[in-house]
Amino acid sequence: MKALIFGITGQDGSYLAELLLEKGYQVTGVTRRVSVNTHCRIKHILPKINLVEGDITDGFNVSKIINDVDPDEIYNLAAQSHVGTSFKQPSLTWDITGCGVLNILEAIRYSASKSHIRFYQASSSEMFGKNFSQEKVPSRCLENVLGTIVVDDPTADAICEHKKYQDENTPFVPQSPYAIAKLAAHHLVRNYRESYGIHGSCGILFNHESERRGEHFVTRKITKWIGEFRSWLDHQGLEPSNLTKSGPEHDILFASGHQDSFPKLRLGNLDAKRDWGHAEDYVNAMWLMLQQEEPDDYVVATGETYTVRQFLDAAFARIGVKDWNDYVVIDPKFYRPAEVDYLLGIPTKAENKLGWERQVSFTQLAERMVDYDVEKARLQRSGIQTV
Ligand code: NDP
Ligand code: GDR
Repeated sequence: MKALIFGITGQDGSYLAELLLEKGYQVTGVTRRVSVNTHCRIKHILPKINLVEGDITDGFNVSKIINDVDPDEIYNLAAQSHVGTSFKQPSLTWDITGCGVLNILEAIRYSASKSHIRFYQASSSEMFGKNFSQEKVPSRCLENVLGTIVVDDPTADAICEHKKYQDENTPFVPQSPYAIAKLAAHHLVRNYRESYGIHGSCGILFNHESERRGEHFVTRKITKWIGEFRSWLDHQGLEPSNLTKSGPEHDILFASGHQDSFPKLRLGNLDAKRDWGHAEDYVNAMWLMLQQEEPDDYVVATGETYTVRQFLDAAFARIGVKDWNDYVVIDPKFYRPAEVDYLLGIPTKAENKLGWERQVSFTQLAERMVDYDVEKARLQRSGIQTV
């Protein structure tokens, strides 16, 4: 079997390539010509994959690649994927994240291999925007942000609360240029499926992170900072308790008697809730979708939601810090013109039809990322370069 991956150099592309190699696929990845090397996430598998130069905004190039490779499965993971950046570069985001998908669909439509190609499109929970579905549940079995809590009160049966969630039936109300481009692409896949019989499936994936997550997404930004902070403390022979207490008006951390200081972690909205899983689990869902006889769309999520604050709790706890408030500065620069406040996906369809299940819990995710970044920072301080 031959697979073609657009976006192979990204977080998901690297995990998906590994998974497909394990399954015996011939893997070809499309990479852009850029002035710096972007192969760091795939360098360990470079001898086993083919790379071709391309860009999904160039329709002729996309068409030629698909004809040359003649793949059985095409995975489109390429995107300008940062929501915050999409407010600053909406036109570029539209061209890549929206129109790029049209280029792939058109290439498949006119390909001689159309009937045997299966196509995966990386749709996103951002397409739901501010919207959610809700159902009444008895308050004694309420879902709170930490999971299901049981209220030990027999009279509580009478009280009902609303559980908020998103699934395949929740209407989309996108809140950013990124989400609007993703939604256009999502509808294009459905339209090409119905109009031209293309075997195209969309995974409506909720946030998934990993040790390979881009450093500007909030989880990795946090764990990378923690890694560098821990390494700085070790280098100075300090523990967090040695640091001078400084209020939110101060930008730096310091210890009396030490000249060196360390910049605080600057973040935006800490109250947004996200449904966070591990990318390794999510690429498996992508592959499972393309093994189905009929193309379809699936929500892939954990069914749990946590605030950015709770991610900070879990991540700092890994280095023994209970109260991180002295280390974080709120910077309005990282607020978005429009925010998605609440995401909690229900993956029942993916679980029942694909047999998909996630393996990595929220706490394990945070711990794995922190452990990786602590070790990475330690090696870098010792002069050893890592990925
Ligand atoms: P990344 O940002 O890590 O990777 C994006 C990839 O797209 C990179 O390989 C990048 O290449 C490539 N790319 C960008 N622009 C172009 C272009 N014009 N032509 C060809 N390739 C291009 O994203 P993730 O791996 O996290 O996500 C994968 C996909 O899933 C994306 O489409 C994202 O929007 C979507 N998604 C992600 C979720 C998540 O939580 N991670 C959740 C839901 C959806 P380069 O290395 O050259 O920049
Ligand atoms: P998101 O991920 O926008 O959900 O998109 P991101 O990690 O960027 O933001 C999550 C939440 O954290 C808040 N936040 C910050 N975000 C960033 N990046 N930097 C900060 O300093 C910061 N402070 C607070 C954000 O406001 C937001 O509420 C990701 C991407 O992978 C998309 O491509 C994908 O489609 C969706 O997940 C599902």
